[in-house]
Amino acid sequence: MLILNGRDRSPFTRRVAVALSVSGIEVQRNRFTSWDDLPRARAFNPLGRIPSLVLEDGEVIFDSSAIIDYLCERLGEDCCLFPRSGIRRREVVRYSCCAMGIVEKAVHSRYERVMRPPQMIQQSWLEHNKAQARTALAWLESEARSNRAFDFDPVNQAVIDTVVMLDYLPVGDPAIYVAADHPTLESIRSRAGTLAAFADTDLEKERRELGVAE
Ligand SMILES: N[C@@H](CCC(=O)N[C@@H](CS)C(=O)NCC(=O)O)C(=O)O
Repeated sequence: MLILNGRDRSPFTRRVAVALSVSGIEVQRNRFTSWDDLPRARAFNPLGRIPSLVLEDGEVIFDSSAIIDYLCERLGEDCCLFPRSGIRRREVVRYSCCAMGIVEKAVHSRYERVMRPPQMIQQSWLEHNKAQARTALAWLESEARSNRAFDFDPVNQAVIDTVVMLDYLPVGDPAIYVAADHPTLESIRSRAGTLAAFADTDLEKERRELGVAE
C-alpha cells in the first residue's frame, strides 16, 4: 500500500491526502511534521519537508505537486483531478496554483509570527503577505462566481486546493481572510465539508486524534 508521510495540518500534505481519497486510492498515513521529527522527514526528503509519498516498491516521491502528477500518471484516463486537456485543464491548473500561492503567503506569515521573538516580527512583511493573499483571494472569489472549473463532479484539484487553502488560513495568519467577503468560496468550502475526503482530513479531527493542541 502507498504511504503518505505528513500531517493534514500541512496544507501541502492535506491536498495530497484529499486527492488520493477522491481518486479512490487507499493509503497508509504516517502523521508527523518536520518540526516534531526532522530526521524522519529527511529520511524521505533531503529538504526535510512533508509531504512525501512512498510507493509499493519503496520509491519516494516529493513534493506535493510531484505526488499529484504521479497520481495522474498512475490513474491515466481515470484521473479526475484535472480535465484531460485544453482551456478547462489550464483553468483548473491556474486556480490550483493561485490557491497554493495563497497558502505560501500564509506560511510566510506564520513563520514570521512564530519563529521570531515578538520584537523582531517584521510588520511590513506580514502586511505585504496579507495584501498579496487578499488580492488573490478576491480574484479567486470572482473567478469561482463566474467559472464552472470549480467542479464537484468529479471533485478536481481547483476545488481541493481552494478548500485546503481556506482551512489553512486561520493557522497561517488569522488576519488574512474575511469569510463574509468571499461567499462563493465559502459555499465551495461548505459543500466540500459534506464529503468524506475533506471531513476525514479535517484539521480539528486530526488534532483530536493525535491529542495535540496544534
Ligand atoms: N513545495 C512543497 C512545500 C512543502 C512544505 O513547505 N512543507 C512544510 C510543511 S507545511 C514543511 O515541511 N516545512 C519544513 C521546512 O520547510 O523546513 C510541497 O508542495 O510539498
